[in-house]
Amino acid sequence: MKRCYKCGQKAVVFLKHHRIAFCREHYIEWYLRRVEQTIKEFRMFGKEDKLLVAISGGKDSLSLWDALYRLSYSADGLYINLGIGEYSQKSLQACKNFADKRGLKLHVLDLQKEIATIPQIKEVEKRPACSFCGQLKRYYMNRFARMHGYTVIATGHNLDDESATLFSNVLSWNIEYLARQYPVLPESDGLVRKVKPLVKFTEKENALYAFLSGIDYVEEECPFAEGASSIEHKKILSQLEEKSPGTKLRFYMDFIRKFHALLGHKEVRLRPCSLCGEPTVSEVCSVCKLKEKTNLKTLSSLPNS
Ligand code: Q46
Ligand code: ZN
Ligand code: ZN
Repeated sequence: MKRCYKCGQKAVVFLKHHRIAFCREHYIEWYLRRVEQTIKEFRMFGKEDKLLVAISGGKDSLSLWDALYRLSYSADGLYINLGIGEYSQKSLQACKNFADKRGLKLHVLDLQKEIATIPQIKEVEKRPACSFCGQLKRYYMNRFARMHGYTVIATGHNLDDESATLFSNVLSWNIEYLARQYPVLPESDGLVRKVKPLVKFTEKENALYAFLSGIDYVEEECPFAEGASSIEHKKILSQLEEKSPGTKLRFYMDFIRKFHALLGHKEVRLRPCSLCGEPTVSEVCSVCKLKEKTNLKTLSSLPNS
């Protein structure tokens, strides 16, 4: 039987790659301290910042919100209702329950009111749903945060997400994306600062934190997630991790600490979209283009059109 490294009680968690075992209480303590260290290491934000946490109802984002709350940061949540049937309904309910239980402020933005639901857009857009869904979430998250005076947007991206993205960007030597892959993206030209305080935690570690902290999260995956190439990359990295624990953390953190700075910083000039005013690289932003496409489809399906 493994014993907690801190108190010697029966351990409930063994972290292979850190070679460390914890009881419930000391795992939570270890997790919170590591979140705080990550925030400080990358100078993500301070107690004076007003944070907006992107909440999906899953283990990562709710663990993040819970940790920030316990660490006494000022953090409200934003749930973007994507309108993906039962999955979105369950997720919204989980977020509401979470916020109510802790007396936290949750904002809900309805994508249907802004443009259309993800399944509706999928009917007019050939790209994989995750490609435009990611774009829409970034756009509305940033717009909402800026309009409501939030200084930082925090997302629950974990080590599995980040190492899989890194793997994919290395496979295609996408230098532009590699240069942007960092736990903090500073504010600029209408863009609010973005931070990822959970980059050093695996999905499993976040699930453990959620479970041991009594967080009711939605386990169901979004139906569009299936088939995404990131899932294949995650599988490959998990096989490597199984054989050599610590591979994901080493791969990602060595990139951040040893390689990222060598890529240099290429300034991307942003300008306001001529239709909505949000920052973009082209005349009209991608969300306005998508809106136009969706509107055309709606008009063409009206009787006598
Ligand atoms: S919600 Fe949207 Fe994800 Fe669903 S469509 Fe893809 S990006 S998988 S996090
Ligand atoms: Zn203990
Ligand atoms: Zn626009």
